[in-house]
Amino acid sequence: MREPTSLADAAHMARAVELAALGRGTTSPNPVVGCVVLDASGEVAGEGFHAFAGGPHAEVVALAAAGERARGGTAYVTLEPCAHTGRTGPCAEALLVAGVTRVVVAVADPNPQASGGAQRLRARGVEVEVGLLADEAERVNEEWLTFVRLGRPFVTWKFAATLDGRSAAADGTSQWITSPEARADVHRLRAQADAIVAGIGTVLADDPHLTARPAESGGGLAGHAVRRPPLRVVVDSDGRTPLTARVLDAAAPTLLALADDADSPLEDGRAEGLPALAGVEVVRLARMQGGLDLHGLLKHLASRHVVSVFLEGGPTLAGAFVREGLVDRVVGYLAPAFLGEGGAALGPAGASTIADTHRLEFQEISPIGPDLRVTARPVPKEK
Ligand code: AOF
Ligand code: ZN
Repeated sequence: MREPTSLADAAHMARAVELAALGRGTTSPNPVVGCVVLDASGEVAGEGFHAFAGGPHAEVVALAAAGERARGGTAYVTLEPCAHTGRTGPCAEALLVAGVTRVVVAVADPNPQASGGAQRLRARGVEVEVGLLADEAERVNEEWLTFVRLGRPFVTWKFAATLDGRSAAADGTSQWITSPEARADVHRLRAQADAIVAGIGTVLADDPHLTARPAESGGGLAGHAVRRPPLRVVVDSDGRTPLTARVLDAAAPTLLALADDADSPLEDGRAEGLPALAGVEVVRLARMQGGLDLHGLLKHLASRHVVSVFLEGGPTLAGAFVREGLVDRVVGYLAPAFLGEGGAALGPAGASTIADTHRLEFQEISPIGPDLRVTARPVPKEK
């Protein structure tokens, strides 16, 4: 008889989601996955999460911890167990070999290469349920799920502003609107992203480094595969990035996104004799109304296994991303301050009449030092 989903089931899946979150920021380009294995009597026998790409899958870690106790037991997995042999063997098979008789899955695997695990388990007599705490499991793995389903990275747009929504003073100065605590928080988020994207306006105005401070990166996974530093991307339609810009130094690789007809500082001889530019690459994109083809940029980044993008300034580029519907999450740092004049955090975004307002939903509001961090996500527009 099929057991009804119980409170205990929900609690074990909630724990699996919590375990999955431990892999955040270090598994790219793979998903975050958590797994809890119970023995036949319903006691927790093993837990696991996926820690880095190429490493053992969550199910395998949890099964190893459970050992013989998994026989006749239940496994809770946040993502459907894989049916393929990739960098590691199929988890559906590992669950069968371990003798697990019931598998509870939160989210079906949208990756065509790996999916089919639920079917394979059912075919061998294992009871499989899909959908428990699907919303929570979607949320924890939203970057990877977006990457697989849409074929583009998940984009987080970050801004810092005064309470009246200004990110620069009237004279153009814009640094240090928010507190050191907020800036440290930004470094933590940067370190979790695969790419950090900025527009040429920001590069010319602030000369940002666009790196995650080394002490903040790595996700505490000492001894495991070292996480590559986030790729720095400058959207620079006309090739105006100065060769002395800090973003071109050797601290991390950099990609300049130029229009297909722009002069490239790397290709027109200006860069000769500048060895630091060895890590700088150029991608050519079509010009679109008011900028470059951002869909093309994200597609290119996806082809480089960039699963998550951290978009930082400036207002023009952020406005273009919003207009194109390419912002999946917004993280705003609000300082308790007014400027009353100066540049807005967001530039023109295709909403010149109130009916076109880009509506968001607040997801989280946390104090960070003296500032507020507001996380929101777009609400799909009604047509
Ligand atoms: C993971 N970790 O815990 C689970 C995954 O690159 P591979 O060969 O390790 O396979 C990755 C695919 O396996 C991934 O895209 C997803 O569809 C599936 N499940 N992957 O990295 C895990 N359970
Ligand atoms: Zn697997």
